[in-house]
Amino acid sequence: MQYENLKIEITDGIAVITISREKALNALNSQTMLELRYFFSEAGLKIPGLKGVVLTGAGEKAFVAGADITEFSGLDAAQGAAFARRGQDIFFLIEHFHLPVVAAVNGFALGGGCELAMACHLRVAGEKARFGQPEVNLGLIPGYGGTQRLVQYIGKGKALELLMTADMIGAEEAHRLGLANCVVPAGEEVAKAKEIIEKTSAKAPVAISKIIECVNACFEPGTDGFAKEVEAFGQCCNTEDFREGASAFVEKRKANFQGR
Ligand code: DAK
Repeated sequence: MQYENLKIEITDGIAVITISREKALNALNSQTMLELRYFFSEAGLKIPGLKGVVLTGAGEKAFVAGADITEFSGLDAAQGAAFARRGQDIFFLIEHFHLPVVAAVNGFALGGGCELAMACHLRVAGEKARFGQPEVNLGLIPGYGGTQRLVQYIGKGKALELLMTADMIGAEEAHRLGLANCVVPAGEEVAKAKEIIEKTSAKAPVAISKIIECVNACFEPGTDGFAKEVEAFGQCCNTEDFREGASAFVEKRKANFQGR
C-alpha cells in the first residue's frame, strides 16, 4: 500500500509513524484509518527486528484533533454504527499489537485522537498536549472506544465529567489522572517514547507480548484474565528466554534474550 497520510521511519528497530495531515491538525480521515489498519495488520508484522512503534502527529500543534469532521456528516444510524465498528476494529489492532506501541502526544489529542492515544499501550505527553473528548459538542458520543477506555484509565467519575462537559485537560492533569504515563518538554515526546521502547526491547520479547495479551484480557468481556495469565505464564516457562533470564541472574550477568 502506498501511504498518503502516514510517514513511517524505521531506525534502530523502532518504527515512528507520523500522522501527517498538518493542515487539518492530523484529523483521522478514512484514508488515514486504512493506512493505520494496513500497518498494524500487515506491514508492521513483517518488519525484521522491530522493537516497537511510536505514533505521533506532524507539526507542533496537534497529535490528532479527532476524526475528520468533514467526513461524517449525513451518516444514518446503520452507516454510523458501521463507521464506529470499523474504527474500533482498527484501534483493537493497535491495542493488541504484539510489540509496545507508544503514543507521543505532541499537542491536541481530541475525540478520535484521544481515543487513538488511549488504544496505544503507553502515552508520553509533551507539555503542550491537550486531551479531550468533545464529541457532545457535535451531537455525538465517542465511537472509537472512548467511552470504554477513558473509564479504564481515569475511572468512571472523572471520565463521565470529561465526556459530558467536553472539557480539555493538559499534560500534567492527564498524568495526575493516569491517562499520560509521563510528561516531557515539548519536542521531546518522540525521543522519550523511543527511550521507553529501547528499555522494553531489552526484556524477553515473548514475555512482553504476553504482558500485552494478559493486561488486555482484563478488559475483555467473557475472557478470564486470571486463566489467561496462568496459560501465558506456562508458555513463558517453556521459552529459551526464561532459561536464559534465570541463568543470567544466577551468573550475575546481563541476559541475552533471543525471543524464543
Ligand atoms: N476534522 C477536520 N478538520 C479539522 C479538525 C477535525 N477534527 N480539527 C481541526 N481541523 C481543521 C480546521 O477546520 C482548520 O482548517 P482550515 O479552516 O484551516 O481549513 C484547521 O484544522 C486548523 O484548525 P483551527 O483553525 O480550528 O485551529 P485552532 O487552533 O483555532 O483550534 C482546535 C484548534 C483543535 C481547538 C480546533 O481545531 C477544534 O476544536 N477542532 C475540532 C476538535 C474536535 O471537535 N474534534 C472532533 C472530535 S469528535 C464516529 C466515530 C468517531 C467519531 C465521530 C464519528 N462515527 C462512528 C460516525 C469521532 C469524532 C471525533 O473525533
